Amino acid sequence: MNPVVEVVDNSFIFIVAISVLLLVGITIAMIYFVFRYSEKNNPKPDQSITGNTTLEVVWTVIPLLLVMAMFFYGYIGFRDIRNIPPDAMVVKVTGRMWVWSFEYENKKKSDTLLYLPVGRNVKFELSSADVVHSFYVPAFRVKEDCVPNRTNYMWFHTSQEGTYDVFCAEYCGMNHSYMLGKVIVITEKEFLEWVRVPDTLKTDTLKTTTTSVVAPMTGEVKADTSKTAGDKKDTIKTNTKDTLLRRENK
Ligand SMILES: [Cu+2]
Repeated sequence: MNPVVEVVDNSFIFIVAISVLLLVGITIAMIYFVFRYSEKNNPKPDQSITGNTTLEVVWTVIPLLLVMAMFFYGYIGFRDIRNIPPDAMVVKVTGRMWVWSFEYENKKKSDTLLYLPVGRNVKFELSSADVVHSFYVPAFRVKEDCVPNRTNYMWFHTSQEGTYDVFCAEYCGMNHSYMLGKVIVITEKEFLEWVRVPDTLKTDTLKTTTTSVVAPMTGEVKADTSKTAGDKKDTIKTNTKDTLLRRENK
């Protein structure tokens, strides 16, 4: 399993479990007190209790320990998320209104669809061409801001082949909600075949060109060299949303 996914999920379950225990415990105590100390059952109030040092220490120390444990779990996860494994391959991610662009180590580029080989650590160098975006891949439990004139980073391990959603998690203008993408994890061999095909994609602000090489939902990779970016007939220009819908419907 992906180590970051594991540690994020564990800390989430840990915090939810503590919250549920406290909710149930406090609710039960509250209901019990309502009946046990009701005015009806105790017409004369007992004013003999003025304080209890042991009780005060206990209700201070236990929450302190719980909060420290939550912090510790969170810190372990944070450390894993920020420490990039030295063998990670690098992909540059650029957010722009309203499409995700990716650039691989050999300068190959793609829009919207991020192809990755299975079983690899991948470092993402994140930036933005215009406003602040946030690169969010829920399946890998990672999210990081893309800020103009600055390079942020994050990483994950592609433990399993498949197709995973990409969102923009920072409101960035009118088509923010359509700023979607896909991470497509394929075998190393398929990836190498795909990545070495010369880049024929042309990117502009709003349009995504989908001429080349992709059969994303099947995970199948075809090197389609018959098409070029200038070939009008074969070039499907559309916005990101339509591209994704069309792919989904296949
Ligand atoms: Cu955005």
